Formats: sequence, C-alpha cells, structure tokens
Amino acid sequence: MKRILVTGGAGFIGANFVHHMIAHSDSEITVLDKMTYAANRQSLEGLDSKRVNVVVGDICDYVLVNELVPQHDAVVHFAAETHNDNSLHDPRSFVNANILGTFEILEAVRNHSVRLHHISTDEVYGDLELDDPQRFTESTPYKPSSPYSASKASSDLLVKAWVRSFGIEATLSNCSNNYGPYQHVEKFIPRQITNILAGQRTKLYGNGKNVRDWIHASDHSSAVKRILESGESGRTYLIGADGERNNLDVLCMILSLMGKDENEFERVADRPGHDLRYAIDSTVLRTELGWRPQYTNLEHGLEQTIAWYRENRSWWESAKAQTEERYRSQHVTDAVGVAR
Ligand code: NAD
Ligand code: TDX
Repeated sequence: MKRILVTGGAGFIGANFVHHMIAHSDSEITVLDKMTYAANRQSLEGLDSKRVNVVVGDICDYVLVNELVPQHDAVVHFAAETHNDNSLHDPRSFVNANILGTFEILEAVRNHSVRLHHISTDEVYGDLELDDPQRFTESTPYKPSSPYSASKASSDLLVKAWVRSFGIEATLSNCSNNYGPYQHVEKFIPRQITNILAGQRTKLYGNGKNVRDWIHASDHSSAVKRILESGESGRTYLIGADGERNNLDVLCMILSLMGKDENEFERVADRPGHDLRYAIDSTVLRTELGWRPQYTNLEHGLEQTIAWYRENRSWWESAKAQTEERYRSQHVTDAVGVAR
C-alpha cells in the first residue's frame, strides 16, 4: 500500500488518518477534497510535501477521479457530507456527495482494478433503546433514520453490490462517534468546548439522555490502517472503543474539565428524529485483526482535545460565527422554532 488516495482528507477524520499514516507507515498520500465548509487546509499543514499532495476537486467529477485512481494502490474513501442537522435542511447535497460520489469512486476502482476501503458510520443501523443489552454487530440489519444516515447506508449497499456483482476488491468499516483534534465546530464536542472558550453557553439537545459511543479519531485511524493491511475483501468491520456515554454526562465532563459549573448549559430544541442510542460491538476487529484502541479513558481524551482547541484558536475561530449563524437560521425553519 505505497500510494494511497484519501478522499475527504482535509476533513476531520481524513486529516487525522493522513497524519497517522505519515507517522506510522511509508505511504505516499494524495488527498482529494472539494474543500467544502467542513474542510480546513490548516489540518494538513506541516506534513512532508514529498509524501502528501493535495488535489482540490469533487469525487463526483468523473474525469478527475478516473485520472487520479489509477495512480494509486488503494483508495480510502472518507469524503462525505456528514452533519445530521444539515441533512435535515439540505438533503440534496448528501445524496449528491454520499451516494453519487461513492458511485463515481466505485466505477473508477472497478475500471482500474484498485483496492477500496469505504468509510462508514454506525448510524446505518438506526438506534437502540437505552436499556437494550444488544450492541450493533456486522450482521445487524440496516435501519437508518436521517437523510445523512440513509445516504451513508445507500453508499455502503453500493459498495457491497460492486463487490458481489463486479468483483471489486473492497472492505468497509462502520465506526461510532469520533472526537479529537481537527473536528468542525458544528459537532457536539467541539461546539461545546468552543462555546465555553468564546464565552457562550453550551447547548444540549432535548433531555440529554441520548447515548453516543465515543472513539478517538486516532483509534479510528489505526483501525482503518489495520483493515487496509489485513482485512478480507468483501468484509465489513465495526470500529468502536466501548465509549458509551449520554450527552448530558459528556457535557458535564467538558464543563467540569474547563472549570465551569455543571449547570452552565442551555437546553435547546431537540433534533427531529434524533437517534436515541448507538453502541458498537467491535469483537470481530479485535479478535480477527488484533486491533486495540489506545484511548480507553474518555475524560483523558477530552482533556487533550480541550487543550488542542485552547491552543489552536486560529484553526476554528473563523468557522465559529458562521456555524452559530447557520444553527440560528436552521431553527427558524424548524417546526419547533426554538433556538438550537
Ligand atoms: P467532515 O465533514 O469533517 O469531512 C468531510 C470531508 O469531505 C471534508 O473535507 C469535505 O470537504 C470533503 N467532501 C465533502 N464532499 C466532497 C466531495 N463531493 N468531493 C470531495 N470531497 C468532499 O467529516 P468526518 O467527520 O471527517 O467524516 C469522514 C467520514 O467518516 C465520513 O464518510 C463519515 O460518514 C464517516 N464517519 C464519521 C464519524 C464521525 O463521528 N465524525 C463516525 C463514523 C463515520
Ligand atoms: O449542540 C449540540 N447539542 C447536542 O446535544 C449538538 C451539535 C449535538 N448534540 C447532540 C446530538 C447527538 O445526540 O450530541 C450528539 C452528537 O451530535 P453530533 O456531533 O451532531 O453527532 P451525531 O449526530 O451523533 O453524528 C456523528 O457521529 C456519527 C457524526 O456527525 C456523523 O458524521 C457520524 O456518522
């Protein structure tokens, strides 16, 4: 796996993956990224320019994708529209990037016989009750709830069909909620951290009982590297680090780590269709491929993440005002009409 094409490499997890591969392999990487609002060029600064090349472009661009794919040994496909709240207001961009974009990547890896690893999410499985003893496994049926998760589920199904019908060499992974450096301030954890750093109140959707299964982006990267090296074509691997917490607990942890009173938050309108709980059983990845997460203490991982946002204000400050403005304009069009 010497030459790797990383789609979406200027986004949160893609950038963490590029840093991980540069530090832990001798790969040469081409990033293909459209540089949407979610991308940040600064996330790739300081990397060896002999090993990392950035191409600004769209995965839906047939000509560009077919020019780049054959120059590589593998494609790791992160590029997507990723924010659930946005998918409720602009589903078209999710269908375009996540479904049609994945289709173009699939056709190119098929035409040029290049290995693919497709990055997906646990949200394709829908949600679990809070007291359900089950967690998601590789055989859980798909039951996505939002336009975002439905578009990711569609992209997964396309990949599986291209493996079965055309024999392409591809693996898939479905991972739980990531946190860590370089995450856009629209997402839950960075939104709360940067609200506190900017002197604003933190925002909790609904009653805060919704559970997410947190994993550090660096552990997601090491899992993807392991699958690229040893995964079996056609297989799906679930990636998770046993990090289930409800949103209220995570918010209280952030407030306390940042020296604030645990009551200093605002309850805002809930997300329509809000998934209740996600939980990943990553036994297959651990037993078959021997993967282990390094970040097993969420509080410690959050402490490091808070320090990163404190020390890298220039990375997030310009996106902050725009993001909060987008939240304000989105809730105006919501039926509930309460500030989010
Ligand atoms: P992100 O929104 O931070 O980054 C997405 C990147 O894709 C951006 O750099 C954007 O510019 C790029 N992009 C979007 N549309 C594009 C297009 N048409 N052509 C080229 N580039 C395009 O997302 P993320 O959180 O880093 O997620 C990356 C992948 O991981 C996604 O596929 C997502 O579904 C998956 N995932 C995310 C999480 C999570 O917790 N964030 C969990 C599991 C899986
Ligand atoms: O301000 C907020 N307050 C709040 O309570 C925000 C932005 C979110 N929330 C809640 C909603 C969710 O229950 O926090 C939880 C996490 O929200 P997000 O960060 O928006 O993530 P989620 O919707 O769970 O999806 C994420 O994980 C799976 C990523 O955005 C997806 O791309 C990934 O597939």
